[in-house]
Amino acid sequence: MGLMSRALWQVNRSPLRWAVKTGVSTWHYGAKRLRKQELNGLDVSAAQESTAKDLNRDGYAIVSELIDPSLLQQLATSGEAKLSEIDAADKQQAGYWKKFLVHLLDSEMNDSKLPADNLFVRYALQPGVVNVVASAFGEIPWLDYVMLSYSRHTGQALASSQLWHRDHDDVRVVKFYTYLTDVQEDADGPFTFLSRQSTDQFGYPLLGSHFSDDEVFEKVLRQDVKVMKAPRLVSFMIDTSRCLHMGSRIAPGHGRLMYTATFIAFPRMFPGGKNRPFRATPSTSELDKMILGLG
Ligand SMILES: O=C(O)CCC(=O)C(=O)O
Ligand SMILES: [Fe+2]
Repeated sequence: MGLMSRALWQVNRSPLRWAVKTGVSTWHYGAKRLRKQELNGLDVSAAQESTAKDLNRDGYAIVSELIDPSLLQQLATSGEAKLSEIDAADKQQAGYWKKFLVHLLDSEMNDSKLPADNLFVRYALQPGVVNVVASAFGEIPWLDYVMLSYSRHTGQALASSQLWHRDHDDVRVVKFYTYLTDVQEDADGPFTFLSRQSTDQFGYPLLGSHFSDDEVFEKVLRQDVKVMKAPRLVSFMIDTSRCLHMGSRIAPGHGRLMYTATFIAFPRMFPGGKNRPFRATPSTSELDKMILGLG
């Protein structure tokens, strides 16, 4: 990590983060205003609006009912096919630090970019998803990246996102997840989290960003933990910047395939915001370009 990004990373974890965000936002004032204005152009349904309210209040929402059935079916089919690429992808990612996670979208990319009409991008851009995140943010969200990941057992000590943490990608982060394999037992490594309210009880310890179960349960009741045990094709959204969470604690012989779309509120705080992992096609709409950061 460079000096600049390290400094930002630390600022983003302190109460200073709002001050810094305001500074960066002033820089992008026009673009930010446009993103707020464009919210009015969305045709947000009552159900989407009320899901956004739940998400803002509690930090999470189940969104399965808002998902386009045809896109979901396509995702399920493509996801299934990707399971056969795990070994090849694993070899490519031999040096990757999260040994328990294999990324499965590299083969879809061209020059490290996914075309906007790629299924895994379209799935994140569907109105049922975008309208909820936009209503929650009060502006057109920025899709930071999409990910298809296979989590597996390693036998190693719990590390990184297997421990309790908040995401610090940015000040406001909402992640949209769809399980592509059944995650109905603890052995399947369910996504596990605390509501916004329970997370607030934990507060912001001065030291550390990742915490053990013991550290968390010193301050939060164990019964407050929410474990996303659900069959495949269930979708949910989590405000991962405001809710402590962890997952992928996979038992031997188990695995978990999950789709993730990460949305943040513009502007992207960290360097590298210009290096988008997406590419527009001739038919990409202005709205989608705005969401993909391809303005
Ligand atoms: O693997 C998991 O369930 C946790 C993932 C996580 O921390 C994240 O998506 O931010
Ligand atoms: Fe996380």
